[in-house]
Amino acid sequence: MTRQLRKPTAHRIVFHVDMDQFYAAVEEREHPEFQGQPVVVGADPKDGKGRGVVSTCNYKAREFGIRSGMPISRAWKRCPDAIYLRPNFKLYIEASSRIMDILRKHADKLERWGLDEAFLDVTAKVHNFTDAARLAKKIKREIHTNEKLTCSIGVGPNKLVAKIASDFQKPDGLTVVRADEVETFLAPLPVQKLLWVGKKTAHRLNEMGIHTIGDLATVDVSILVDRFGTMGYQYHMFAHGIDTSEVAERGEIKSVGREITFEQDTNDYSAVLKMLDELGKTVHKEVNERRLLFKTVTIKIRYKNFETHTHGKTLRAYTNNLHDLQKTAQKLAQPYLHEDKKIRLVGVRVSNLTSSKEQQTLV
Ligand code: TTP
Ligand code: MG
Repeated sequence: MTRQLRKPTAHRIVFHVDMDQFYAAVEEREHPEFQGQPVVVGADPKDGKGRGVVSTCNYKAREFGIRSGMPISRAWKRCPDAIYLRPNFKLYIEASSRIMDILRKHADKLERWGLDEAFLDVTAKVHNFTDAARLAKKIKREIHTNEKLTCSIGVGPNKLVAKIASDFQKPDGLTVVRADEVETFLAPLPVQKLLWVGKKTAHRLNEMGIHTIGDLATVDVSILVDRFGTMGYQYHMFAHGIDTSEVAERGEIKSVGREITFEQDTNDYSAVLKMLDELGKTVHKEVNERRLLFKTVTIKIRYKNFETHTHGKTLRAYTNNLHDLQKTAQKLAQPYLHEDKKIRLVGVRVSNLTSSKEQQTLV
């Protein structure tokens, strides 16, 4: 099977802006005395016994092998002398909000990703890629002057290329990939760099002898479709640097939730509470991936007779803490656990998210 690649009709110029070591950079700005020292933002390490993970760390701390998402206890083992801070979300949200205001000013369209990333469509704002590079430098300067923070910008003919380009030189980078340079730019990079290509897929591709994006681009699309279904076609397009997705102000996410119906109605409390914990974990994962914070936790309980209750609690501060989520959900569920009432379904939802326009001025 050979399919004609669909070239995007209109020429576009897209930026991807990613703040450098964002939470840690904001902390360093607020505390000049931290300069030159490793800074880790995340859970309390409690002398190596702490639970929870690293949110981010500065480049000095990365020299010790500390990374986002790593258990805080492991980070502490690698560098007990680092400065360990709990996240101060209010500070990051305020900085983010001012940065997004700067970006919005320079874009025809802005698509925000979490607190520290955004895509900008600047097609109507610039004449060509040289002009675009000038605009990117201006944006970097403006952010630096106003916020004393650096960012890395990728410029490309679409979101895929811009995103990969912003990661190409970090920190304080600017990488411009013109439309006619896309395939040469992508070819030597590992396949993991392509969006959607997770570890498992990358492993499968590697087993097929495909290591770089260039390798992937030379594989016949029918082989990829055979192996990966419709995603195979997507990989083929991406390997050629083709991405027609628009930069779009994303629909605001109001809540993130999961629910499950038990195989059999149950009055086994511990199973119900365990399920709540599991659902909490999945919700938490999505919230983190979307770089959101939540303030309200709601549970849902449906009994065997379909009588349904939802019960929520609004916390004192925005958080992305799994323990807060699980503990609140468990407490909320307590009044609904009766020996004589079997449960059919349980659910957990978080709402009051920071990306919500009503709650924050981020968007
Ligand atoms: P990133 O842009 O992934 O990381 P970063 O800005 O800290 O570092 P880099 O210079 O490599 O871009 O994420 C932005 C912020 O999101 C980060 O400062 C903290 C937060 N975050 C988490 O809370 N958990 C995570 O697992 C990751 C990756 C980030
Ligand atoms: Mg970043």
